[in-house]
Amino acid sequence: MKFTQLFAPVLTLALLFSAGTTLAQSIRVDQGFARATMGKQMHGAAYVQIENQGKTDDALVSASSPAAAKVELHTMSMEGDVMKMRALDQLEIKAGQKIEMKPGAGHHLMLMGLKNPLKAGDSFPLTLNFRKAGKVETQITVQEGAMSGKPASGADMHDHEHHHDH
Ligand SMILES: [Cu+2]
Repeated sequence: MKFTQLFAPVLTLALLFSAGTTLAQSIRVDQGFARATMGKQMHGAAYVQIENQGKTDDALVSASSPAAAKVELHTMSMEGDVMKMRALDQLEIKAGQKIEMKPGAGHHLMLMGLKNPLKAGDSFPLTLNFRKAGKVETQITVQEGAMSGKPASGADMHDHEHHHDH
């Protein structure tokens, strides 16, 4: 009957797809760290390394942590002499690609509305949600803040206070 013939290829594709998603985790997240916050600072930034060890492109689509009310994906870039930061909807990670987040440039995970100040030596879990790989949990270790002691450089001083009206 016509109905079954039409639907057979669709079903096969669906089965193939679900078989694919049960394969071993292809996204690796590690080396997570955050900078200690000062005083009543409400936001912090966390940095992780993400490696796509799979054969398909993926994307980081959201993140969450019990340490913050909200986690946003941000990117920074120099525009002339000004460091600009903006929120990203998602971060593409191609098959085989490795993304290393670092303070001062590129991407970071913005911890909005910290529940407690981040103290050096503390750690907290962070869950990254990938379009294909799903949820990957990692541990973030808090490191000494860049601003403790010496005056910070322009890039560190930028520290996310004035760019977060959204
Ligand atoms: Cu930010």
